[in-house]
Amino acid sequence: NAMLSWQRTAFHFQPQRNWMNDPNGPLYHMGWYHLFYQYNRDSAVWGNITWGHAVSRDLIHWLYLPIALLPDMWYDINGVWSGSATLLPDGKIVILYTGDTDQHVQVQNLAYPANLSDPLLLDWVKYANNPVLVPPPGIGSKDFRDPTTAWIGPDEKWRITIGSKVNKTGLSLVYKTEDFIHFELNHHYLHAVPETGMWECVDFYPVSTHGSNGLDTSVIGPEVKHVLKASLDDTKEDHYAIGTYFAENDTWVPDNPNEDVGIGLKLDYGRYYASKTFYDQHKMRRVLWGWINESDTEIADLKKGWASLQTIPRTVVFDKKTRSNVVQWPVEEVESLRLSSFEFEGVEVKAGTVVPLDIGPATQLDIFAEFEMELLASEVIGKDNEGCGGGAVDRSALGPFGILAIADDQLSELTPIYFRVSSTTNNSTSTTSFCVDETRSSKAPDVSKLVFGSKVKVLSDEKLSMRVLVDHSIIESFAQGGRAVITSRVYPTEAIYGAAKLFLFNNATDINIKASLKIWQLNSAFIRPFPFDHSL
Ligand code: DQQ
Repeated sequence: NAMLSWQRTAFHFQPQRNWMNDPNGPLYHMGWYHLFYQYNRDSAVWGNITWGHAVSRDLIHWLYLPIALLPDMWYDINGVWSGSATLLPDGKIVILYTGDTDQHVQVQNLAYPANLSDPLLLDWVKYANNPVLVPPPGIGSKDFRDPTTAWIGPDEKWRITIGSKVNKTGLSLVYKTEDFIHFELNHHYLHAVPETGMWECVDFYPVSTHGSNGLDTSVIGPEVKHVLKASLDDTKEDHYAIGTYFAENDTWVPDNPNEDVGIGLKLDYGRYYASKTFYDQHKMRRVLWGWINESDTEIADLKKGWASLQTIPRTVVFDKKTRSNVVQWPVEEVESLRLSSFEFEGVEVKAGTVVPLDIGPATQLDIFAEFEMELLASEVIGKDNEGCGGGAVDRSALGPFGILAIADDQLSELTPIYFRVSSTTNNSTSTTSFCVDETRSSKAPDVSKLVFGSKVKVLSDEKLSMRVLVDHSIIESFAQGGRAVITSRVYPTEAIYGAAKLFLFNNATDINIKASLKIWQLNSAFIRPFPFDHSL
């Protein structure tokens, strides 16, 4: 349907057709990045889940490969659900995934490549005696899924963790194994948080508190902290916390109990779920994938014949400045898509005005913007704690201001990405919120349009800054070098192709803004079938 093709993106990964959800088992092998994903071959809605498979040399351009794992055994006949890959020291690769059995019980299964010398890892073998794990006593048969990548302990045994819940307490179980066939359940949970509900797609990995490289999953030591992430089934949000891992009993304790998993930080404050990292041994970095779900109706998805995308892969590191969060940043390979660039220095945006940025087409962009505030009175006090307000129309003394992306000339459709500073004087501290307002992003009916955002730390030596990747119907926004991230899924009807423009706006009442920007047009990525495969 040509009418709907503009909603497809140019450099975000998505299958050619039908439904996709969680990223699964990402890994790097013999020069290729592999991405697997929850995939329904038959329809643009969830169901009949398989592991779709694609490979890339650079995490940007992709080749679709044949399905890697099909639901064809009693132990996964109702779905080959999420799981992770582990690279073993002898070069072998194992995958553990959740199978939904013929009885609708969630079990863990083992699979491995048929031929390790095949860089494309086309063929996968399921272990003959699957499942390797069934729900243990006290754990519901529908609350036991999404095994992590394994890490190795001081006793040379591997550990994995699997999300679950008991009553409303979200938790993660730890198992030890030497062969990925026989497993022993720990007495302790890795961690548990009351009232957070089922933990899906748990991710657990070390980050370096001093270095700038990513760490392989088994690394422990004095300059290492551990990130624990859970995807909360109740709210469909990816929450994480930073803490300390105790290898002696496989437990993890958050640095700040008030910002524990599920009650503190989110990886992304927008439309984002079921994320997963892997250690990229080729570039010594930890790379994060996340699923961008649709916010239109299932009927619309069936009509357009496909649903959902993956984010641009992001590196994730410990924030050495705040020491209390991670920072995420698009992998450097995205810069290979850059075409012509535009620079704007100190553009003044007066209180209550909009300034167009003349850059030509504005559907595929990489935008860097820095903002300075000029107070219009000697003392200006913003209201406290108003966060994102009711959206970008909600004016206050010190915000909102920022950019309008995917906007038409009449401003009949627009998506503001903005800062809002809640109070400032010479002697008081201020709180800054970083937000995206989807409420005017589309004239289409039956599209959910929300205001997303969070507080973001701005250190005294920092300017307010954002980076924004625009890709037709996706806007990925990073504040303060990636300290806060918001992914938006928008469905413009007017602001499409050449009609999509970019503007600066300042809807604050008591400040003028000076904005400096560097903007690149981005090329499209090649995302297409591998030549021999005609089944897709
Ligand atoms: N999606 C998978 C599950 C996982 C959920 C099923 C998260 O394994 O818990 O498609 O989106």
